[in-house]
Amino acid sequence: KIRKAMFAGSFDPITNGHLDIICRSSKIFDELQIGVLYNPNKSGMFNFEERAELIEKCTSHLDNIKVVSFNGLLVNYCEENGIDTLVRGIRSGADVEYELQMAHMNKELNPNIETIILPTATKYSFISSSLIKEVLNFDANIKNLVPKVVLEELKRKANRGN
Ligand code: COD
Repeated sequence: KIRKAMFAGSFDPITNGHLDIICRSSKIFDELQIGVLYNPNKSGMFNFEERAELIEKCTSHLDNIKVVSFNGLLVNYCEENGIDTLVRGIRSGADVEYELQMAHMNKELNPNIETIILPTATKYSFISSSLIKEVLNFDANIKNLVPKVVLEELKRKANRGN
C-alpha cells in the first residue's frame, strides 16, 4: 500500500523548522503533500501562490513532495485524495496544547485519519514564521532561520515596504 501523508500549515513563509519536518517525514512516507492553507487566526504577508512557490523551490531536491492549496476542511481533502495521515511538528510544551486540540478535532471529524507529531530538531525549536516577520522589521540577521530563497524574498518585500 502506498502511504500518503499531509503536512498542512500556513507557511507564511516556510522556515528551516518547517523544512526539517518536511525532509524527515518525506523519508517516512511514500508521498508527502504539503498543504498551504488558510488559518483564520493569522494575517498573511505572502499570498498563497507565493507561499507555495517558495515551498516548491526549497523542496526541489525531494522527489516525493507535492505542494497543494485548497479551501475547506483538511480532513475532507485527505479523504478525497487517499491520504490517511496528518503530520504536525512541535517545538515546545506550548505547541502541544494547540496540536492536541487540532488532532482531536480532526479525529472527531474523520476517525480514519491519524495525526502523527514529530518533535522539532532542537536548533529550530525557537523559529516561527511570526517571529521571523517581526524581527525582519528591525533588519535582523535571520539567514540561519529560513531557506535562502525565502530570505531573498523577505528582503525584497521589506525593501518595497509591504
Ligand atoms: N519546528 C518544527 N515544526 C514547526 C516549526 C519549527 N520551528 N514551526 C512550525 N512548525 C510546525 C507547526 O507546529 C505545525 O505543525 C506546522 O509546522 C505548520 O505550522 P504553521 O504555523 O505554518 O501552520 P498552522 O498551525 O497555522 O496551520 C493550521 C492549519 C492551516 C493546518 C489549520 O488551520 C487547518 O487545518 N486549516 C484548514 C481548515 C480546517 O480543516 N480546520 C480544522 C482544523 S482542526
